[in-house]
Amino acid sequence: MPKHTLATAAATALAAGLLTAATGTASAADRAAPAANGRQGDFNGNGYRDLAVAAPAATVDGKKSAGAVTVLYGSAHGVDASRHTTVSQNSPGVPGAAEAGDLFGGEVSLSDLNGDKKADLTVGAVYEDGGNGALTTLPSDGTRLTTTGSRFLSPPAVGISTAGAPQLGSIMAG
Ligand SMILES: [Ca+2]
Ligand SMILES: [Ca+2]
Ligand SMILES: [Ca+2]
Repeated sequence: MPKHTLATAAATALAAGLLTAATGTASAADRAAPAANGRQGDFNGNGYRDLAVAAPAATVDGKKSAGAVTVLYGSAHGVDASRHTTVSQNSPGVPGAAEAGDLFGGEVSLSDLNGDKKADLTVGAVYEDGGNGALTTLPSDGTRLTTTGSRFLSPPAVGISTAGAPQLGSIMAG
């Protein structure tokens, strides 16, 4: 068998393997196990984990790189793209204002901050106020994102100097 044929055969076999693997992954997603408890990224408390995805360079009301964040909801069939909630700093009730270069969504986290077994959304606006950065927390009311009880934290609010550009919210864990 010529070398190139061997290579083609190997590539075909590899592609078949990848396809099989991809199919297996999709099937697993379809059978997505409900979260063991509501705290592990389950925003609306229906037992399926949800996703927070960010577009920190999104233009918002003409402000370049102001940023936006979308919550996508999980279901028995994986992510339900027809249901989502998108917020920016210009969304009604969200603290602050969308400004060019904020990078709202430079980092995001879904974790239960108030112990009600519904995940809450925390968003870093990495270049808020010229690189100071800021954190915004938005709770879940059980079924959707709400601004009631939201918080806006700048570096001084958590004991961090604004000397230089601390970029609060650029990395999160939890
Ligand atoms: Ca959910
Ligand atoms: Ca801002
Ligand atoms: Ca919560």
